Amino acid sequence: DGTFWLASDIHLGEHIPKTRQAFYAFLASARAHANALVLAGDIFDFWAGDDIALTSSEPWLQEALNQLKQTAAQIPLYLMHGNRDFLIRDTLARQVNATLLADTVMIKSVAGPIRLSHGDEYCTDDPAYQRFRKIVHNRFIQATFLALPRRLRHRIANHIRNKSRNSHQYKNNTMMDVSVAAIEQAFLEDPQVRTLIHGHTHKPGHHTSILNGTTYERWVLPDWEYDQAPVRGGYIEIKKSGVCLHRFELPANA
Ligand code: OKV
Ligand code: MN
Repeated sequence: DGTFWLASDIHLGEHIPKTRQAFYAFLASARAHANALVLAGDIFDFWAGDDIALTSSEPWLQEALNQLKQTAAQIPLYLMHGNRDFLIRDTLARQVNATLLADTVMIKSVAGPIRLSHGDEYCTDDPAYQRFRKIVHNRFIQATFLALPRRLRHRIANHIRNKSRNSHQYKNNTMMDVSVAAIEQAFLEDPQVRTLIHGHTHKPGHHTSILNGTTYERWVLPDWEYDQAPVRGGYIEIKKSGVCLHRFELPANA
């Protein structure tokens, strides 16, 4: 019946076992209730190349890939890049029988046309991030990085992760959200599209705006992050009757 589910920002990694379990339960539920699943970026918290992941002996990572594969065996699975796992390639997608999407896609859904992207490109109030993004999205720089020995890629990634953690304390709430101007520009780019969905900001919600007399809707996907607080997660469901945001909270990661 064209119902499909969307999730993003799961940030899968070694140290969040309860988030992983919650996500696997979600995948099972998607297999049972949805006709397709779209994972709109930052499924993984860290990605330094498909080759590293596919030959990794880390049990949690092998299980994560198996879970995706199991899902794709039952319903079409689509993957989109996030600001962290942007180095995922078709090699990985093929390995789990998923389809890798472009960074922005127009979906002809049963609820009407939807524009979907991870969302980091709309965070234009954070110029330092946009400079970083421009560098690491450069095809030549990516090819150079991917050609480096694995150990060196790990060291560079860890260095960037540490630096990013420190820079976060200088960023305010506005910088960590999308810019209104970037969103309006996205809406006006394609007059067919009145609904925009993205993740990334960890500010799940539903926003309505009126531009030149037309009503536009922006839905923000929940993140699956945790701090000391409960594990949280959620997804967006698209069905004939419209868009629906589902959220949940579970006990914290051990
Ligand atoms: C991804 C982010 C860590 C934000 C580096 C070229 C460079 C790729 C890379 C290294 C980092 C992905 C691949 C990671 C995103 C962070 C911390 C903050 C805000 C290069 C190509 F630098 F050598 F040119 N990277 N990793 N961050 O650890 O997954 O998005 S990552
Ligand atoms: Mn993100």
